[in-house]
Parts: sequence; C-alpha cells; structure tokens
Amino acid sequence: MYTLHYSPGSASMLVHLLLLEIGAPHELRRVDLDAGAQRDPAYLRLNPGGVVPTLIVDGAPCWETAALALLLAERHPEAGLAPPPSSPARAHYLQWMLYLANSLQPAFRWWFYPEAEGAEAEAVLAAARRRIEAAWDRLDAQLAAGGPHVLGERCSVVDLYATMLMRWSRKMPRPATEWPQLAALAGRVKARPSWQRLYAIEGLTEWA
Ligand SMILES: N[C@@H](CCC(=O)N[C@@H](CS)C(=O)NCC(=O)O)C(=O)O
Repeated sequence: MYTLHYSPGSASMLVHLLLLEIGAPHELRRVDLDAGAQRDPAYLRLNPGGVVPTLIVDGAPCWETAALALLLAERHPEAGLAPPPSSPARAHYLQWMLYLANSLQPAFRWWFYPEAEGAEAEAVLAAARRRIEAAWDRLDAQLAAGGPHVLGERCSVVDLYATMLMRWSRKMPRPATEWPQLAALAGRVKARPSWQRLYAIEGLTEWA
C-alpha cells in the first residue's frame, strides 16, 4: 500500500498516474498548496522541501517526482512502463527521464515561481520560456524520428511525464501542443484510461 500526498494537476500527477497504470493499492492525501499546507511542520517532516509529491513507500516518506516514477516502474515491472535494465532501450529511457527532470521540469518551476520582481522576474520568465520551448523542439524531433512514443512503439513512463509537463504549458504563449508530434503524443496519453480516471479523481477539467 502506498500513500500519495498530492495536489491536483501538480507534479504529483505523474506519480498518481503511475499508481493508476500499475493498479497498485494506494491512499491519497490532498495537500492544499493555496492554504500553504505544504509548509505545515507535520508535512515538512515528510518532505523537507515543502513540495508535492511525497510518496510513502513501505512506511518511509520519499520525494522527487522523477525518482518516484523510476522507483514505481522498477518495483512493478509487470506494468511494462519501462524497458528492463538489460534492454537496449534502457539507456535512452534513463536519458529522457533525466532530461525531463533536470532540464525541463526546473524551467517550469522558474515559470511558475520566478522568485523575483519586475524586470528581474521578466528575465527569469523569458529564460524559462526559452528553455521550455527548446525542450519541445528536442522532444518533437525525437518523436518525428522515432515515435509514436518517445522510446518508439511502446508507451513508457517518459511519455506520461512529458504529457504532464506539456499540460503545464497550456496557458503559455506557445503551448506544447503547437508542436505537431507533441500534440499527437498528448492525444495518445489523454486517451489512456489512467489519464481519464486521474481527471475524475483529482477533479481536473482543463486540457481534458
Ligand atoms: N523537484 C520537485 C519539485 C516539486 C514541486 O515543485 N512541486 C510544486 C507543485 S508542481 C509544489 O509543491 N509547489 C508548492 C510550493 O513550492 O510551495 C519534484 O519533482 O518533486
């Protein structure tokens, strides 16, 4: 049994999607980010960064979205959401997971939380936008060369991760869906029962 501390539509979405894909028994605990519940001392004891997600695994709190996604795929290989360690696709799987985690997701953090004012904030937002759009260029090219999923024929954690991040761009000047291959990938992921169940459970409506 896992327990996921989550907030609708946030980074916890990937972990929630994976729990649904895998069919792993889990409980959900909503963290009200608008009310600042992520900074409650009790929550900070679980996640000292004061962010979601936190996943309780065998009684221990674990955090960092990408790490949780890698962990779930590893603990539940029967779900077939990651190439096995011995497979030739493994290197590219890790490469794209780390690219999304290190290059793309942090740029969204700057976009949503520039931690600056005035002209400095404008500069942070412009840099974040450049970084995000460069990532869409790279992912779109990968899909054009070897799609329909990022790793080829089979849907993997990478596609779910990329689609969560694409969703975050929906109100940006150039949302990810302006890139044709990315729009096609988003359509495929959104058609999955896990995506639709997550929308119902988290009460999401935008970008359905
Ligand atoms: N690197 C962390 C970032 C998580 C993160 O930034 N979560 C956001 C929601 S998408 C959050 O909890 N924000 C609340 C806050 O910063 O106060 C991860 O991937 O888990």
